[in-house]
Amino acid sequence: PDQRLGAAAMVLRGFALPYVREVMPALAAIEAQSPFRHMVTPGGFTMSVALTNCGALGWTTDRSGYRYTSTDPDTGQPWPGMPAVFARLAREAATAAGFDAFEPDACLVNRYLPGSRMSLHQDKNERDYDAPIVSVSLGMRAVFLFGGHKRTDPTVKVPLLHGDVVVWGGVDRMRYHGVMPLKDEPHALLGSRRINFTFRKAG
Ligand code: MD3
Ligand code: FE
Repeated sequence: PDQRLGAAAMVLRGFALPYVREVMPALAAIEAQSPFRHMVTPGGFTMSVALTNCGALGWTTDRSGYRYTSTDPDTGQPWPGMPAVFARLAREAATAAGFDAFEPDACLVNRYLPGSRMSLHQDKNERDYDAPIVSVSLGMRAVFLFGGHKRTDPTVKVPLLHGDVVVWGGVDRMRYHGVMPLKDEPHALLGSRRINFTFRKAG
């Protein structure tokens, strides 16, 4: 069943399933234009998660910091456009969670392979903290860590399965969060991968 994680955060179980058939070819086109790559954090660590973006703005990191850019630093070209089915999925999920008229300008696409993880962090590079964030999980299951407003606050573990969508906003927007190292439990459609789309209003 759908699950409330906080006052303004909820899991919509299986919400993305009806969109998957249209989303996968759109993802293939994005990958062909702006391939997945491993970026380096300001601290000098190479991320175990590989990423790409679509939409007007894309999230990037290098030794000089985290930021949103309108072009892909690897290709020098604009990020691939946001496919209509992505925008529709994000808007309809936001509406289902009580956030009206969500129009994301950025979609970060994270690719996890077995062993990939994301350490606890806050998302604070966006201009508008009032807009929600919509996160779509496809492929292998992951254990999501949902913390508090301090890095040392206790975390709750939330399994995220193929098709699950999480919507975060309001008072839960700045919570620490992360993803435990993925186990290799191949998925019927995606194999040994997990894809996460994170829709944001960044500009
Ligand atoms: C909770 N990605 O890219 S998305 C990220 O599964 C990121 O790839 C994770 O965290 C992933 O920054 C989780 C879910 C998410 C996104 C933003 C949040 C959870 C959040 C902001 C506040 C609280
Ligand atoms: Fe995050």
